[in-house]
Amino acid sequence: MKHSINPSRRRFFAQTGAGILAYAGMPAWVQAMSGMGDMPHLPPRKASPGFHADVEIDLVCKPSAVSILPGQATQVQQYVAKLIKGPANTLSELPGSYLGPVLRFETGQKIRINLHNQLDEPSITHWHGLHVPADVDGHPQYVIDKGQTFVYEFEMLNRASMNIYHPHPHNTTAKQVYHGLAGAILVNDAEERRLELPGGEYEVPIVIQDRLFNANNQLIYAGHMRDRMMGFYGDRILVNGRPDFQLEVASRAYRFRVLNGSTARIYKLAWDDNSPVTVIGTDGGLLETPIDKPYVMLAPGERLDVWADFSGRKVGSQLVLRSRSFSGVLPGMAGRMGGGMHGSVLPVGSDYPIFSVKVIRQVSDSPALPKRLSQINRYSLKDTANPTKPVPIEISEGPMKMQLNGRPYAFNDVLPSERIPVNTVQLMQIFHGQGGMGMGGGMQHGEGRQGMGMGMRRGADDSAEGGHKMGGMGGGGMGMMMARAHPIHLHGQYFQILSRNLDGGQNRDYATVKDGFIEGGWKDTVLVMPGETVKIIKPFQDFKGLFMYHCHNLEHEDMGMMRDFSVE
Ligand SMILES: [Cu+2]
Repeated sequence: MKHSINPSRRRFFAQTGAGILAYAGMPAWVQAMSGMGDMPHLPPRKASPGFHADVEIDLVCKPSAVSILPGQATQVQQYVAKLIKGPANTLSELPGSYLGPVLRFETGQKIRINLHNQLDEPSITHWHGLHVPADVDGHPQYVIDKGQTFVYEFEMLNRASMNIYHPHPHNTTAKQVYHGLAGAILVNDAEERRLELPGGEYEVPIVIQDRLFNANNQLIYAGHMRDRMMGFYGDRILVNGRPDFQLEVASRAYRFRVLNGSTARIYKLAWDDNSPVTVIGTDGGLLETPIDKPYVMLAPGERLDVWADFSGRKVGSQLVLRSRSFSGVLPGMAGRMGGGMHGSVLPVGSDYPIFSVKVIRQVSDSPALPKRLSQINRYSLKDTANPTKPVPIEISEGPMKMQLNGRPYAFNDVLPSERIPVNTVQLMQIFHGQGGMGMGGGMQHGEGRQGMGMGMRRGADDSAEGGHKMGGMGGGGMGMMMARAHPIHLHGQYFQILSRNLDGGQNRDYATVKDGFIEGGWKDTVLVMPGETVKIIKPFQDFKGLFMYHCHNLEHEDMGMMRDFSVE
């Protein structure tokens, strides 16, 4: 896309501080021509004298070097933080990690965060999962340049939950996250505290990422179009920024706060001894009751609260959390190769270890898993302002096209369906558009050998499932070749999943993932499989302004698979 607003014009926006108004007043064709890249460049937000912070943090993003693999240190981008005011446990470092410190907040706290940009490029930080006003949500229109400071001020309105902070500059989110800019936010509240869940050393953040290194231990991040279409995949799994992560534990219950911090990779998490994964929470905090799953799907941006009980296990015993094999999230051939141009040895959907747990200490006491965890008021259609007319979120994908509602991201390009009245609860429907051909699944193993780009039919027994027909092609034509899974993230308040429906019913790919979804809790990111339609119910309370929704495959996001809701 062409940048058509000339530099002097951009400076004018910046200097006058009238950016939004000036931009909004421009003729529509000028805005359209400015395409994906141009936004008003606003002066950075400053502290407001009336805001009395309970907690204040200086947060710096900057180039850094960290030792990750044996030998040479790796150049990264990193968040470092300093506590100015507030409880001492607000910040905790992950030892030896490029990841930012874990930020721990309490519901009701008033928080000020001073973001200092020391990168050689613009950036802005978004608080993924937090319910905050639009001007402190990290919308890309607020990017700051090197040397500038942006002051966030907000009250913590979230319930107890795990959230994420990461950059959100337009077109470079994936690259900055990939190079290290991300961290976990833990929120605590009274409802959670009553449960006396494992805390301190028994509550462990588990941030899962994949990275690709060159022979000199430097991160490779490719800008090839194909990498961006598929998402970029590394061949090394890092947990909390460390390779071959091993956790030494006592023989008792732990609470693992799991976050998929990868830019694109989707995991199917399971214990290697086939014991169930006990899930006590999702993106938006605790479930009502614990749930045992054979495995759990975890897409970029999603979180899991896992109860892991090692009591009864002998000293010296080991358990490995693996990503188990699955299919259908990427076009057949790409799925088996992995996304990278560098011949990934760790294909998406293959079976590989994430981290291992080793019992090193016998203890006699362990907390019991609570039967009841929290109270969640379930929304139903009658709670929504639009029970018969869901707000559409249409995924369209194809060669050179990663869009939502038929359009790539453009600032101030809000469709009528994207205008949401404040203080309403909305039914929303996420689905694959015709252009995307989200048909009932990908290809069977072996078919891909015949080459990309050829229309291929699935077996005759499957053809009834296919549903849509591509013009001139068989039911499993180009569209099916292109079908991908997309983790769709909505800024602002958490939502609830109302239903998932698969076009054409079950298929062999879907069968490999279907038992890994958790639907009873609060979410802010939902994995939408090829051919799937997901209905959600989401509140839009308290704050007006622009709130993004986008694919959390961050390469997809940077290609334009992002839009704004204007809450008004
Ligand atoms: Cu996507």
